[in-house]
Amino acid sequence: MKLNGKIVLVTGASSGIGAATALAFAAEGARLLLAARRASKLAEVASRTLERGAASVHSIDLDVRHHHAVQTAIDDLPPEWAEIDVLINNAGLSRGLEKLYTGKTEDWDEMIDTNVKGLLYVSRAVIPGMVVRGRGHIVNLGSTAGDLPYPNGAVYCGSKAAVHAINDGLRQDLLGTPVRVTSVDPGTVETDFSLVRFRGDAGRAAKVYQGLTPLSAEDVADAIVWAVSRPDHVNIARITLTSVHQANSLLFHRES
Ligand code: NDP
Ligand code: 8X3
Repeated sequence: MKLNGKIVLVTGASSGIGAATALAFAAEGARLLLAARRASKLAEVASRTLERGAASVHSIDLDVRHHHAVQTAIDDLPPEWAEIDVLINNAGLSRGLEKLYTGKTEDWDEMIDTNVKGLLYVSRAVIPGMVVRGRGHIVNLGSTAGDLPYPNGAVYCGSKAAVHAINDGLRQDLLGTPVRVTSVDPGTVETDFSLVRFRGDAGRAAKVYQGLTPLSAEDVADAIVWAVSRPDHVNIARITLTSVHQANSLLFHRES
């Protein structure tokens, strides 16, 4: 797929991997539909995408957890933005790092509502149009955490295992259409992810990346753009990437 002029919807575009992905597609001359809850952060990313070469940009204030809001936001897009070519289901988060049997049910709800149900709601709103138009590509952000759960992370890891199952099921449901489905599964990436997980505890968040070189958001964006830019008949089912300091979701090499 040539990316110049394609409409790319990125959820969770206000930060981290989503923002880097928007910028990477901008450099290819794509048209960017940016979605997230923090409008001021989205506005910053929007202006950077234009500097980077985006053909145009349109931002949507969107909480993916609300089914009707998601459907309405997609249904109400201006006609010139309605024909989405690429959907990057990136919005997601983790809350807490705690044994399941002492975990907070409100944290579970937030993770499952965002990472699983939010991804489903956006997919349900966008994919029918792709099928009708006979073109499209969905990229879902999974994680190495979805392959191998780590202690105190059962619910987050479970939400990412669900993304893998949904990704593989969706690819089967779309068989016979030209619409492609890819899961991009990074290991540890230095973003606001840990700050959000630990509710703003910067010291605790920094320890996650201490003594190792993590992936950058740009590394992940690069993999996403690569998958989407393969020839139309090639479906990259899944990309797993980690830094050389990580073997899987449990095993890290730290210099100090
Ligand atoms: P960040 O915290 O930097 O970004 C998360 C993004 O998700 C933000 O833009 C946030 O926007 C958005 N978001 C969260 N909740 C909602 C919601 N309810 N509705 C809409 N948008 C929402 O983290 P990352 O960039 O690291 O995370 C992006 C994705 O990558 C997530 O799915 C994460 O699970 C996955 N991932 C991250 C890894 C890592 O180590 N960082 C590794 C593997 C996968 P806003 O708050 O403005 O709504
Ligand atoms: C997010 C990264 O380190 O929690 O999927 O596995 S990690």
